Amino acid sequence: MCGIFAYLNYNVNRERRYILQVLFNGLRRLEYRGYDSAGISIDNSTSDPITCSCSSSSSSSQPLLNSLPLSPPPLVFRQEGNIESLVKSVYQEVATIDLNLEESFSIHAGIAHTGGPLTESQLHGIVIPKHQHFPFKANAVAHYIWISGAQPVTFSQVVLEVMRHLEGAYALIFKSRHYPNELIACKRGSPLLLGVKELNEDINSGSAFHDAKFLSMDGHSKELFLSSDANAIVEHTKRVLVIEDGEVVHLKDGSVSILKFDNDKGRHSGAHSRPSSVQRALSVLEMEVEQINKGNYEHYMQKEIHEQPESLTTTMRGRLIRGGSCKAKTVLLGGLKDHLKTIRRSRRIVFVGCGTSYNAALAARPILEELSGVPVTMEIASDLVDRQGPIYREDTAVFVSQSGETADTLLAFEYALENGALCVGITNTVSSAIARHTHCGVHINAGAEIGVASTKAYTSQIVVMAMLALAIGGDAISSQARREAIIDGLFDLPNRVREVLKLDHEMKDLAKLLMAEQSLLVFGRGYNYATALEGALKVKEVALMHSEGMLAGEMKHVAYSKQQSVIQQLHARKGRLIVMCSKGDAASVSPGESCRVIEVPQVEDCLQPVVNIVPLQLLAYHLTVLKGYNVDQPRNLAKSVTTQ
Ligand code: UD2
Repeated sequence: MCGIFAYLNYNVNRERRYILQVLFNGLRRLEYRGYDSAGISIDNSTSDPITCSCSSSSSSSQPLLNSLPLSPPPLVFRQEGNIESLVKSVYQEVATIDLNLEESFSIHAGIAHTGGPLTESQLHGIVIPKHQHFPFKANAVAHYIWISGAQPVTFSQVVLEVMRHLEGAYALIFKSRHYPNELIACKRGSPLLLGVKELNEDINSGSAFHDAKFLSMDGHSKELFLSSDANAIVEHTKRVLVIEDGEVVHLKDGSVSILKFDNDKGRHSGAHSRPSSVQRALSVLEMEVEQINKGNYEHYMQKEIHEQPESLTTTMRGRLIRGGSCKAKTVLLGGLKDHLKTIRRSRRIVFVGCGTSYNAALAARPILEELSGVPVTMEIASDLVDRQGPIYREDTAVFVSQSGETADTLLAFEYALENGALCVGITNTVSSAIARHTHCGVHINAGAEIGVASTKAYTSQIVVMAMLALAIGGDAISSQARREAIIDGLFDLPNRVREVLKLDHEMKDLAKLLMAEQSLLVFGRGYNYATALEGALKVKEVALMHSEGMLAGEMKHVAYSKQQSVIQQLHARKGRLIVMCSKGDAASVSPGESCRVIEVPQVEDCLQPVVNIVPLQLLAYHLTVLKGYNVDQPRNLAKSVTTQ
């Protein structure tokens, strides 16, 4: 539930005011990851006398590394509340201590974090005694370390030593007064990226980029960014290095070096094992700055609901083939084509996900079963791991995660991998842990999703899984007509979603009616059982209203008449009903005048969940805004849960 960011300028003059702005903007991009507290650290004035005292917040009275030069203690600002509270308090404090915002640094390293409520260790830093076993859980936080002892050691040695004792998932950035203008980053389980921006050269735009150049101490002006999230980096540079588990990335004198223990991610290596240096290539972020701006919308959630016609189009781009007159309509999923045979032969397909991703898999399950003939089971990631449920070599396990970094899903993935299953990923994030480590998979290509409540990723996930069903179904003659109808339906889907988005005003009116209600029950069956669960989840997550999704009966191919009888029964029991039905069905399903009817376009049954969720997303959005809650930063909820 945290985000971290760091900015290092090398051989380029930057005023303290500018450095602060870069750090604050970085935090704003990460705010969706946690917003109960935030903090930054920058350097104090270089003209200050050098002292040996620890920051006043440290409880350590141990001697410091006395053989190393000491720079003045860095300035640390921490604040409960959101980023803007931090920004305000920093400028107030800066004025109080008369800090010169125009002071220029040709080299400077600043770090920042946003996350959950402040804990003791965040308030006081972590004090690391020498020769002591100190297992502690660390989330993605930016911390100081103080070390006692007299031996001069390099910054990376210190951090490697720290890592050997860390437990759980973490991503950390270190800054130390013992190692001025240096930064160290390391991670295990949680995501971390390094962004590299070369200045005064067309090296960023041209193709003549040589990794060796940035890895060496070449004296070239550059800016380096570390972040738990690509969102905070893309506005500065698209050249990134994805830091791997167990690696220690050291930024020093304009160079970047990577160290790693050879065995077991550096965790249990003996005191004498030596880390080796790693050479890695930069990759290019496939995302645009516009994707992380709100455009003309007031909130990210609103923007992302309304851009679904476009996000669905990009999800399907290049993957649906509508052949000529004699050619069949087919689906091509490049990431799976070499594995389809194995998947078809599997004994079972197991969908694994959490929250919205689980619901998307649930929506796609019937069509996958229908077209593949392979049994499909559903697993909530944490529950699979808790139960150590049976997973076999003959299974195909499909891991669905928007971020590709969901901690529980990753654990379930490791478990399935150990048990020999073919592991397939479905994720929105290229270079995420799921994307990199699964045997194969599909990127949903929905574009950056920033609203904490997932909307466009949900619909794109369903579409990818429907395409997965078509791809596995292959070219069986018996289901050819059905497959072609679904492919036609997919081509038409963005238009149908455009149509259903016109219900925006109607859903706002409905939200006004429901605002004072205590509870919203959402019923669905068949393909729309998932819609009921996901609609209720959205209302719970952002509007903070009790809501439950319920299966309106056991799954039937002919759901219509069964659903009608549920409606009649609820009506007879004086439930206040809102009926969502296909256009033209209103007269037959509505039990009376008092019942409100929302009509949605009818599409191929297995694609109906993509259309039907949209009014419920809009309802959750409007309910939240009308209640005066923050829709992009709902209380106690972070976008991707990267801790267990
Ligand atoms: C790839 C390119 C796309 C374009 C296209 C042209 C990438 C990321 N995509 O798209 O830009 O050039 O080819 O045909 O370069 N994968 C996993 N696990 C996951 C997700 C993906 O292993 O969770 C693998 C997948 O098996 C494949 C690769 O990542 O080897 C790219 O997957 P994709 O879905 O982006 O593939 P494709 O062919 O649609």
